[in-house]
Amino acid sequence: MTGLFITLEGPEGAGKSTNRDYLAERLRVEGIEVVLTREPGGTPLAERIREVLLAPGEEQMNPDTELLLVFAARAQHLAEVIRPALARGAVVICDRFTDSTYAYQGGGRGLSLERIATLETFVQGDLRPDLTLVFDLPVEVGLARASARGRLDRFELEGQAFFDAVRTAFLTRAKAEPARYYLLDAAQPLVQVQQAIDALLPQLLERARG
Ligand code: Z5A
Repeated sequence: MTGLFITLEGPEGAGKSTNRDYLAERLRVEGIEVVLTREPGGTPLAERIREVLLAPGEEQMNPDTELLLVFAARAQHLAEVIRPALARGAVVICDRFTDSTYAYQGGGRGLSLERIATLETFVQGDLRPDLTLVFDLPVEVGLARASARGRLDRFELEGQAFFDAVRTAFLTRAKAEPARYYLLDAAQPLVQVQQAIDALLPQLLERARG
């Protein structure tokens, strides 16, 4: 039995965590087993790598180091959480996955997309999300929401050009593969974003029940 792998993507403050919980609850009330997780992180070891990735430090992190850490955390997460859950038929909802690597390390840092694709295949084999919700919103709206929470992490300290490139990368990927991506206007009031998610539920339930 194979489960369903759903990822939530988009810039900071787009509402991924809020809507991840919402979607999980909508599926659980229908009796579906849902595993909620996030990247970077999702296991104790991967969460330690997350801390290294997010903490601003006195030493500037080399972009290749950043890329390898992201995939190191992902390898652990896949082995310990994602693959076992999918193997028993669960729905896995993951807050960020490899589309974030293409957007942040590819778009934002300017690393080669071919190199990212090579690591993607090395770490994931042929595993790709079945569905990716992309929460899109203007950079300044997302940053205002993120800053309202207080202290900024190492990525949130980047400038406008970095976040513009991140947003463009998400949109480019969503347009290139419309069958896998579902684009949401995350600048709308939350209730409208959740109505758009509700519209997906019948097909999700059908796919989750196999
Ligand atoms: N990263 C990477 O570089 N490469 C990779 O491969 C991966 C990740 C996987 C951590 O991610 C960092 O890791 C990330 C990229 C990098 N960069 N940063 N920063 P994260 O997911 O932990 O960080 P985040 O994107 O900044 O999370 P976030 O700010 O919590 O955003 P969110 O989950 O999308 O939003 P939220 O927490 O649900 O909502 C934020 C606030 O807005 C909150 O107060 C909500 O109540 C509010 N909100 C949500 N929706 C709405 C609407 N529709 N209207 C009004 N207010 C709303």
